[in-house]
Amino acid sequence: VIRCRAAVAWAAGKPLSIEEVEVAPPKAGEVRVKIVASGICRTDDHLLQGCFPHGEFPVIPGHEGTGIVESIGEGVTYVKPGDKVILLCLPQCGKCIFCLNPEANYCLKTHFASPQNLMPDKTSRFTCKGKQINHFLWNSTFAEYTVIPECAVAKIDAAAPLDKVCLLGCGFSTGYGAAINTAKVKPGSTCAVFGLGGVGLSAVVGCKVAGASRIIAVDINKDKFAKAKELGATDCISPRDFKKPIQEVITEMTAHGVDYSFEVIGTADTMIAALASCNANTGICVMVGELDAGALIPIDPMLLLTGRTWKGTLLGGWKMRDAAPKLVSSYLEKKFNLDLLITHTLPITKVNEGFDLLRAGKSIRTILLF
Ligand code: COD
Ligand code: ZN
Ligand code: ZN
Repeated sequence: VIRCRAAVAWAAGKPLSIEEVEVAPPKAGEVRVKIVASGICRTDDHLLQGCFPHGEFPVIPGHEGTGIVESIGEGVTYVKPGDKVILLCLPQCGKCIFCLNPEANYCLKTHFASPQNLMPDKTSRFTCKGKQINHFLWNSTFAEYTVIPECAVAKIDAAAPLDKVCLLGCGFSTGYGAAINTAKVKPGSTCAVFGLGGVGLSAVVGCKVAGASRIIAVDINKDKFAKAKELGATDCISPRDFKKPIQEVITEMTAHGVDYSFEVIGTADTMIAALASCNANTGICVMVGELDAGALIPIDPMLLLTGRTWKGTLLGGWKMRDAAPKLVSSYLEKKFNLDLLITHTLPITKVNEGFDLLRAGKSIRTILLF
């Protein structure tokens, strides 16, 4: 058992507290990782607010982490102590029907219907002050040490800077893959990205790398525009600057609507606006954002009848264990720049400050260091 620090959420709506926790050794098929860095993602905030489906307290949040394998459980062969890894919120078991399908990435080892508050054997590896603490998405990266199933880590190049490539664990891969894999953006095409948080800006990067000639970035917070331009956006617009609906504005700007649109906010109105912003016939709209559990949106089926395609994406469509090492290489070869997405770096002891920055719209990504 290792005693170390972790940020524990005791109840919904309360700040995190830095506690000393006990981390049990990994059981069969599990690995214990010394966390080096972890990004703060909007989904961690959903959990803290009590809005994450099946999220249970007390819990150690965090799911955008990197670290070094400290020890391995029985039967683990994929990694050994000392290996650098990215922790994955979508595993790749390699055996299920979707892992065996080259087009798919939704590993059934963790279909989202089954809560991941505990390890696969339904027990926890964390205790604090005599109480059992829940895991989050099997990751719980806001701890100096965590335990995770072997199928949910990706082994990466020893040269990878862990304080940067942690973004590949969730935000960057999600937005970038939405453009590259899910939409399959073509050179010379037009794109619109709704929402310029860490994930939306990563979609902008994906559109740019894919060779889009026009990338329209949409956000109500104009402070995000400078960064969007730096990353490749050609036009930045705020819906608040127009009387008519933003989908009409985009349709006029592009004659018939964009080739590809991305919803990276998670509201009903922007989901409909993004769909209506892509052209009526060959337009493809990718939904990245998520509505509150159980919420529905009304849409006019005519939007689809004329030929539009409406798609979802999970972690950008990547089979993450295979993709993570390649994404790391692309980053090291400077195919894209993760550093521009990192606006703040804080020690884990200042985790609440990191959430305040996110809620105030002042950060893109904050990296916590351990
Ligand atoms: N119109 C335009 N822009 C808006 C509007 C609006 N009505 N409302 C908010 N925005 C802008 C905000 O100003 C902000 O800049 C941006 O939208 C949202 O950014 P963030 O920083 O809050 O969020 P991200 O980029 O970290 O995450 C966005 C998601 C949509 C991915 C996230 O909230 C979500 O729904 N996650 C679940 C789905 C998923 O796949 N997540 C990845 C794994 S966790
Ligand atoms: Zn996330
Ligand atoms: Zn699988």
